[in-house]
Amino acid sequence: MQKRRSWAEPYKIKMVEHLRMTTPEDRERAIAEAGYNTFLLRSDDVYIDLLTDSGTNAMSDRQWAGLLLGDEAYAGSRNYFHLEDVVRRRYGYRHLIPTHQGRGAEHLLSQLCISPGDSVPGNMYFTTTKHHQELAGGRFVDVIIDEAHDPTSEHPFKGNVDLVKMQRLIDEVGPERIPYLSLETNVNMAGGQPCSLENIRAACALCHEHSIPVFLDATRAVENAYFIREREPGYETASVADILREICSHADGCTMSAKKDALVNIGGFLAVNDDTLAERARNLCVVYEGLHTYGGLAGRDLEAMAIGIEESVEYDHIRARVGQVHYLGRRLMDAGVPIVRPIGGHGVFVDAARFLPHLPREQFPAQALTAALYAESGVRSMERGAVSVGRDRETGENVYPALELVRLTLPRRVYTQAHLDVTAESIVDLHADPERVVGLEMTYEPAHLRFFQARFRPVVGSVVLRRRRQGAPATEPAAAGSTIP
Ligand code: PM9
Repeated sequence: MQKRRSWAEPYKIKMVEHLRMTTPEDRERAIAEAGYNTFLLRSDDVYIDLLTDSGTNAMSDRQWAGLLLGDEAYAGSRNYFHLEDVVRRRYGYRHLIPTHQGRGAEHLLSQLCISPGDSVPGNMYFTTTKHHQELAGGRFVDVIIDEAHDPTSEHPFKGNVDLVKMQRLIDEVGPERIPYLSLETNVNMAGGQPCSLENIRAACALCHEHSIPVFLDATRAVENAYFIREREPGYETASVADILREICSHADGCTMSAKKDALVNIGGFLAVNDDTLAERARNLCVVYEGLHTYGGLAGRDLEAMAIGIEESVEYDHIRARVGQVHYLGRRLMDAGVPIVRPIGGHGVFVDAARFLPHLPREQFPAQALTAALYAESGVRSMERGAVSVGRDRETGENVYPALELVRLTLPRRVYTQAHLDVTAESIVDLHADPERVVGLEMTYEPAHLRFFQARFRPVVGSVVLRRRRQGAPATEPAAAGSTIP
């Protein structure tokens, strides 16, 4: 029998950024000052930062070299034309409107296409996407398959659109009140779960039959393409680049946060085929983002994005990127930690409701777990549950979604397997005695996207993580390079 060989990240480290170790007392103080919201921590107080994979990527030497080729002309920068060429080749859309990041593109698309009272179907909400749809007067309607809301379902394509739900919405409100289907690839809030090409094809065909356009959220479309290659019959030998082109070919355009797949620290775009829509988008771009050939970005940012897109579709890269996520996920699964199954593309999502069964949903278990994990080990994660969902627009009541999750998101090409081991061990330790974690109540709630800036306090006492019981082993994160017993 052939022995299974290990594989390693397909890059080596050329420059390092130092990490600061902190004491439990430092961390308890820092998280209290941050109102128990990991978004409000200073990054200097964080040891391993798994808050997000957005803009936290390590750029390659080729991308850094590209920065020096930045053409900082106000209009018609050569980097814009390079990016336009790459987007046409890799995503297949004719018109490129760069934006400062993903939500800039969402803003333009929502303002241009949505009228007050419209229904905007999507395969699960994303925070900024839904917010822009609502600011334009739309109502988000969830048309993802039911399995996506079940963290234990092993469905290989939990991002799929439920065609029956989509048809029902068309029958209910009429196609003229549906400005477009917002089709997210590798659905973030479901746990980084892909759509199958079969489903993308069918969902787009159904919409087009009724003259409803489809716009992809292509933020993690490359990760989606990788999963199609791994899981969908008939694509085993196709290149990730070809699968990406095919995904995009069924839709009318896309919004993109380049801070994820495209391996840069800032940037995004709207890309469409329709000439009139493109003209209107360029016109709105100059109001909110900057001239239509830079969209709020420097020429060097456009160049880094063009090079990053080319790197993002390389098989060795994407296999290692998703491979790291799966390594961390498997370590947690093997230790019995409840996580969203199957393991997703950009992060491991811990099921906080099952991790902390002693906390009622009103005490925001996922928020409490992010704060407690930081206090325990200096690992920063993100809440993706009731705080992120926000309130019901009509009743003003908190909404408690089926998924109450903590996301451990892996920046691309940043951390080593040892960092992932330290992270896994910290979580396994907490899971051994979950009642140490204290619930939270909200003390400050901002008007928009509350999860970014909300503040909390423990419902009892003054700490989010109680001390270990006498006799329980206390493990601190080990120094780099040492063997963890
Ligand atoms: N996603 C994330 O951490 C960054 C901020 S929101 C907590 O997951 C999708 C699918 C995203 C996304 C951002 C955006 C917005 C759109 N669609 O952050 O504006 O995951 O570039 O993109 C974040 P920007």
